[in-house]
Amino acid sequence: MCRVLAREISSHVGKAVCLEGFLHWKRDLGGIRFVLLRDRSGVVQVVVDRRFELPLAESSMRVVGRVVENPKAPGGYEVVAEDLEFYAKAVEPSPIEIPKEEWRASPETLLEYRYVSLRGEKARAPLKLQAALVRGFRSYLDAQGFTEIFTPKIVSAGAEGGSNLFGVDYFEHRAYLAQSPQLYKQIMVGVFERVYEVAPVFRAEQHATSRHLNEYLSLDVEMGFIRSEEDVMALEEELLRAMLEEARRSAEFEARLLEVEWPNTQEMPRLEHKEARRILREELGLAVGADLNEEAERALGAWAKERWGVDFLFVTKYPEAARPFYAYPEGDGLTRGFDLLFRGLEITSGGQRIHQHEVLVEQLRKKGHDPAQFAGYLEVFKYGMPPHGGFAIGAERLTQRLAGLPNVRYARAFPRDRHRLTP
Ligand code: AMO
Repeated sequence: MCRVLAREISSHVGKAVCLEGFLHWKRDLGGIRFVLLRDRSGVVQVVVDRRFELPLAESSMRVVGRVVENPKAPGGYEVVAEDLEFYAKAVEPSPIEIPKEEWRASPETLLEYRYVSLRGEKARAPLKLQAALVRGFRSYLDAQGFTEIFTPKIVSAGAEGGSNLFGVDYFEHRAYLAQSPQLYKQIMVGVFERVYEVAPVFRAEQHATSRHLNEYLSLDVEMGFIRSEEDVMALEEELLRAMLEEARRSAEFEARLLEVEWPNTQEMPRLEHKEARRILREELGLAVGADLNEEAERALGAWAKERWGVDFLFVTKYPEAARPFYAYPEGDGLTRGFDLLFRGLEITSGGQRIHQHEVLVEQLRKKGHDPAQFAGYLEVFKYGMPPHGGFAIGAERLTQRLAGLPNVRYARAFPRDRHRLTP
């Protein structure tokens, strides 16, 4: 195994190095031939003489050679090959010429050939950024005494109401793919008090938009013994700071490639839903319903940026009509539920939950659900659940906004959308 990475060669000038990666690009200038080798860290130029035959791009390879300075080479250094080996030669030309097309081909082409288009440095960068965000998520919560949980993804009832569920044949029963670990993470608060989960969830959304996936990564948190939803929002603020800090530290190269503008994490103001609606109506001239639509969210995000210079905005005290049955009622038809907008895109829903059995049954009925359908869930509330609350961050949406991606699908390696089940 070779140990030097493309990004590190400047510290090996005059020395022999061994690099492994993929044949990114080749150029034949008559006398001299150049190869670009791409590895997990970046791209390096290799000078190759006529002894070696060059296969098609994307072949996997190994080069041994000496590092020299060359101001004309990308990054200012190159490797003069002494030995070249190809582990597997590409047998067909790649459907996407990565150096030229990784960002310019049509979205459908990029997604159709995702298994090669993702090899592009810029195409894979959002995934690296996301991995760093998730690492920050885990390490911050671990340090705060949270336990990572793993809840079932094949379930017998929907957590968020019955509308957007994918059905599954489960032997002689009807089952569903989990829309959210909501019910289970609440149950686990009774076990560990503080829990989190990093797992895919499934939503049978019919519409194809730039911010909806049918399978996405949900970063779920749930915490017991809270006073109100304010404790939950305060936790999310600190958590986001830690996640962004980790991304800034460990995905610095990718962030630069994507021209990430690091958001203002100093302040994340709260705006009550009622006031948000008033602003939308009276100051921004938009008609709004109980739930804020995409246009309303975008407008509010821009308003908060202009008015307060902030990138994150909590919209609090959502009306019952726009929240699921488990949201803690506050009176006046309001709940202790909130959303968090990041640059005008909803990246989180959360809030305090109902912890009293009788209130939960009442809310289920009020929402038109049959409490019998939720028997397994309700059972645990007979046994002293503490006041609790939590939230879920859509990992792809957070990545999308941070990286400035036009579509959430670029923030998932193999997106599932209304029309795509492969690759
Ligand atoms: P909600 O349904 O609002 O809340 O989802 C939480 C967050 O998940 C993301 N999200 C999506 N991302 C991509 N594609 C989708 N189709 C999609 N749907 C949702 C968003 C959203 O803010 N159980 C509650 C959370 C809680 O209260 O703890 C829930 O799932 O970023």
